[in-house]
Amino acid sequence: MIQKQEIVELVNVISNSNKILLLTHDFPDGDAVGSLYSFSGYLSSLGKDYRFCFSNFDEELWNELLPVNSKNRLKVEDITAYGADLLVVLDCSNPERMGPLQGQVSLYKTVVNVDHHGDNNFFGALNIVKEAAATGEVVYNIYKELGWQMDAVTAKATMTAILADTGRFQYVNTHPELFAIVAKIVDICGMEEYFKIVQGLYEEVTLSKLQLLGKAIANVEFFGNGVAFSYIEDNATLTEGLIDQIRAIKGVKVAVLARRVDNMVKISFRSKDKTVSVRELAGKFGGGGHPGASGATLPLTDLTKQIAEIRKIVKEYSENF
Ligand SMILES: [Mn+2]
Repeated sequence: MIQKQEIVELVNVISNSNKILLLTHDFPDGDAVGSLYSFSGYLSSLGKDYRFCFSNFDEELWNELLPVNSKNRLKVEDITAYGADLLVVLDCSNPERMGPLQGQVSLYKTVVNVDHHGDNNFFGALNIVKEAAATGEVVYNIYKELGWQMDAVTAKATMTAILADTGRFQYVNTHPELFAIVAKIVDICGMEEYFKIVQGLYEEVTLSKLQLLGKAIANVEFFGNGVAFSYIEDNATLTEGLIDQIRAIKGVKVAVLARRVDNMVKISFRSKDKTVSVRELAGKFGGGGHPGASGATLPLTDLTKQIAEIRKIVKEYSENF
């Protein structure tokens, strides 16, 4: 539940600010992009001056699915010149998850942290961090407390955040209230937009992404007790959602996918079983996230050796699982 005091403080910091910068985590997913666009819709309704910036943003996907006013988008190199007096970070458990933008957090006197990650380290001056399926759900509840009525564009962005982080209501973080929330959102933005989002997220997969999936599937290895491990050796930036296909394999409780992304090795962890958390496993690699979905990033040194090492740790984990 959002506390009255949190709403009072939020309203306060916003009304005392002239220029607001919105940021989210590196490689923003549907919840990151959706909740950020949603909150920018709220700021817009107040007539506030705001900008946002992304790092490692999937232009093709999001510019088509959620076209927003791009005049409010800043390039990384233009952030300083904008001179914001308030930073709002959405869907990000700690500054390290912001990749190239992580240095931003310490530059602002007032930072608002709006999130739903259980391992959030409360890096803001105001932290609205709630147990929720998506940051989209948290912002929805903020508006409810504020008594603010979303417009259609904001509603669509909020719905995208919720659909993306619940895998359109299939992950274990889905709860009954979300159906009611999305029903209310559809009243505002229309069912046509619902189908656009679901199809855009799940039924418009590019061929190159499916080919990467082919490689990931070919490399799947099963360890005891339902742990599936796979990797992609190609430099694969846009791999969002691929792990869900491994997770969907019959008998799999935990799925792990390692792949190269430029000069990093990224590892994703998913659990299909509500009683099994993958956050601790991600923690072995310096990562974190949610019980059902976590991630870790390592600097790239020797990919073959690193994959072998990750495989070894996952195999050991599966033996005590
Ligand atoms: Mn999220």
